[in-house]
Amino acid sequence: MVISSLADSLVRGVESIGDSVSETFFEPVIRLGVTGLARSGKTVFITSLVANLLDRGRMPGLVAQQEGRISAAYLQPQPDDTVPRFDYENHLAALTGPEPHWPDSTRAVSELRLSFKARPSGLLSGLQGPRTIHLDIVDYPGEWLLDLALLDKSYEVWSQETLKRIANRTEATTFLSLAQGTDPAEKHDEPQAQSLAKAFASYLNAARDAGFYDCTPGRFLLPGDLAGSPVLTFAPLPVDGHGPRRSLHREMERRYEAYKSQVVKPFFRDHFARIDRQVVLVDALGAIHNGPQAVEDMRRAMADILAAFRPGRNAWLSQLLLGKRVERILFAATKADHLHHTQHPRLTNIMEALTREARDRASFAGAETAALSLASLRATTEEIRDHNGTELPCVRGTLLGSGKQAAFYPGDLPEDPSHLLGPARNGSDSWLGEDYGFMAFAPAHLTLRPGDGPPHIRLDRAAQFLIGDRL
Ligand SMILES: Nc1nc2c(ncn2[C@@H]2O[C@H](COP(=O)(O)OP(=O)(O)OP(=O)(O)O)[C@@H](O)[C@H]2O)c(=O)[nH]1
Ligand SMILES: [Mg+2]
Repeated sequence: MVISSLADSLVRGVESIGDSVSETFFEPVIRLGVTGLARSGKTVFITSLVANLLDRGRMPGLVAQQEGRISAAYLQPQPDDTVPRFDYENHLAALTGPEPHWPDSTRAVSELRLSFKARPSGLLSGLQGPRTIHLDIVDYPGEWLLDLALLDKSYEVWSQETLKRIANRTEATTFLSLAQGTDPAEKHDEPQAQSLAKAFASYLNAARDAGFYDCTPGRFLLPGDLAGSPVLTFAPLPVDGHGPRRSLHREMERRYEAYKSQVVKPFFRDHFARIDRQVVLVDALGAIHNGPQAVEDMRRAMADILAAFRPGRNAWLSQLLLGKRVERILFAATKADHLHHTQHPRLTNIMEALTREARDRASFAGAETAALSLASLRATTEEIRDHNGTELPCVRGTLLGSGKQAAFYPGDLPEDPSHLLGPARNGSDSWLGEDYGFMAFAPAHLTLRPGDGPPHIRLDRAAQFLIGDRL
């Protein structure tokens, strides 16, 4: 334990020296982390952001672009040889091809490097030629940040907490009866361990599909090449104290610890610790549509995710970061094209309120934060429709599935976000008075002018906040 933490910080130290030397003397690198829970819009965000940074006709809010200082932007081979490349070309083809469709679900870490040639601003602009600035975009699932909480927990505590939390969930019935019928003190038997782990993984998948956000350990949902390996073959059991040698309890405990040291820690060390700027994407509209329970769940998950950005609470992470901080964090409500623009400020307020508690509890010492609502790829147009004499601000688009055109009024978001967050916190079953509809639109057919990226809402403002000061 001691040795591995020491080794971690040593590597980090050498790396940060390397980074700062190259930053000062050569070409600055900005590492932008893009995260969010499943289906929050990460893949579409990165694809559209990159397309709009390559063709900047729709990016007036990016100051360097407005001032004409960016002379070129181009994709380059990424610096990390072992991380999958973000599949930009295929995702863009899906969104903007002759039959536009949303890209497939990804749920693993990936990376892409975009480089700019830009003239510096201000006094230096006349003295220096264009500089090269690299933007490394790292896409990773928000669920992996939730695993940070496991580092502080023993197998015993984690088991007890998990079993208690899921006790009343219908999705967990099969797993729970299996776990309750198991004597953890019995001799370890591999088929038994496997069936427990399998049942637990099916529970986690069902819970995620049912809209629960607390689905950890995160890697159970997307095992990738770890599928079937011992680090993913464990489950919470009704344990108390220490189990006898060679017992199921001991073996589960050992694997849980291996998951922490061989899955969770490497992610934080190799990816998270190197991020300079971060955007956290949130499908707030989706949660509102799903009702108060989903909103409350999402608020809690956000607080847990944001805990990773206040490393003071976690000794291991603080040591790993050695005082290095994410400098800017943007909280963005995605899919804002489901709302008429008159409602966007309200969505932003809700976004702010959803993350406020987490932000207030401990400010992100030194990090600048902002909240915004955006659409990475605008799939709708706006129109006002008359409904029994009242004017309803609607959006119109192509329905996913039927392919028909439809105008849609999603409901009136409250001016005061506490009208949503209050009932959510108090455990209400439904919203009072208002129903919030949600309609799935397909991406629109596009004919782009040369120099223009795909249509979006406020993606340029997001880019300005995240990287504008470094261009
Ligand atoms: N209308 C609209 N829908 C969007 C937008 N961005 C994302 N969506 C919808 O949200 C879904 C999920 O978007 P993704 O970008 O795949 O989300 P993700 O976070 O990468 O999802 P996972 O890879 O499954 O974790 C898409 O399939 C679309 O239906 C947007 O800007 N406008
Ligand atoms: Mg994705």
